[in-house]
Amino acid sequence: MKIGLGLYRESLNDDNFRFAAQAGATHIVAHLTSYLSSSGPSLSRGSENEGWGDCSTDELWSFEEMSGLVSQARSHGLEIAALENFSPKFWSDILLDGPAKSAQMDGLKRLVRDAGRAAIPCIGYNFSIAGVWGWTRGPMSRAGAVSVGFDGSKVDLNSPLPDGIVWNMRYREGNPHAVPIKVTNEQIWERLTWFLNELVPVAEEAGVRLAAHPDDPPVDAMRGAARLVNQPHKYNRLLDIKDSPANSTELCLGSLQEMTEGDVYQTIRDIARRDRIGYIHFRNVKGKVPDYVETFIDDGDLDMVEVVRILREENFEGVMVPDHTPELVCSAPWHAGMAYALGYMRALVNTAHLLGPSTK
Ligand SMILES: [Mn+2]
Repeated sequence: MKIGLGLYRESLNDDNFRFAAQAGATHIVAHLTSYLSSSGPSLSRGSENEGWGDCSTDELWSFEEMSGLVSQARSHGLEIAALENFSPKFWSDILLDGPAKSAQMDGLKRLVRDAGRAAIPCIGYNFSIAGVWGWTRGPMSRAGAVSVGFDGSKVDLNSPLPDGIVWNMRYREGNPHAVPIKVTNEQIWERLTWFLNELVPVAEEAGVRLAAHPDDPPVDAMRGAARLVNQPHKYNRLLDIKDSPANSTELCLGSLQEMTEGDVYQTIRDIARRDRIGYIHFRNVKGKVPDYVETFIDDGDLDMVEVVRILREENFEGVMVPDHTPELVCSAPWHAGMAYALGYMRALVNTAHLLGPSTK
């Protein structure tokens, strides 16, 4: 098992690469989409209704950009484990089944081929229309650490998605007269199937794994659109669409634990045994849908020692990153939260051989 750190676009700089290496990480998961209008790494992300930011002028990431990132990371002794999330601009019509979907797919194929040439082995994606929405943020974690949570009684899940927004970002100007979108469960799975059938063969050839993040929050539907992987068994459905290592998971332990059905430990074991883990979001949480709070990794409902035992038993050799984590009160809240998580993860991984067999 290897330890990595996820970095947002604004944080992809030499200081943070050094920070990651100093904290014992060997890998970086890089976000190339600029989600925020502000520049600091944080859990607070713009307006919930208008989206986090505007990606309408985003251009497909080039080979040079990706290969430059790999070189910059290597200059600090780090490897890029994955890119996380396509810009919504790249695949808005693939998610929404719009007229540009074939042209956008051509773009994604080029991007995946270029990522492979640049030695980026994995791309994480979140096949979701409403995206990450409905969180509240506040001093909800241990001793008042600032974290995010979800309280279904305080969120109007039916509030329509503003036109021109998909997956939390504005990808084009909105039409005030547009009819709010409605996407059924059947439709979202059809769209995912088309996406995988088109892109997985290209990814396979390019030596790139596509890795699906589950829905966050994992409710049934949100803002007019059905959710996709909102129960653990739906990960199997996704993996069965294309039987290929290039069709993998961005295994988010926190999102799995938030789900109302299934056995998280068995799910982790099954997916690890199938060798379909692109990388892991090592995150913990208290509660489940419709009411949960993100916690420090040692303070939630999921037994992280047990998770590491299972991963070791299934010979998982890949990368895990902290995902989001509560912030610590100090002058560098995000960095302190990440350093805490990385130290804890490193201790677990370095002593995994002493942890004994899994009890699940
Ligand atoms: Mn996650």
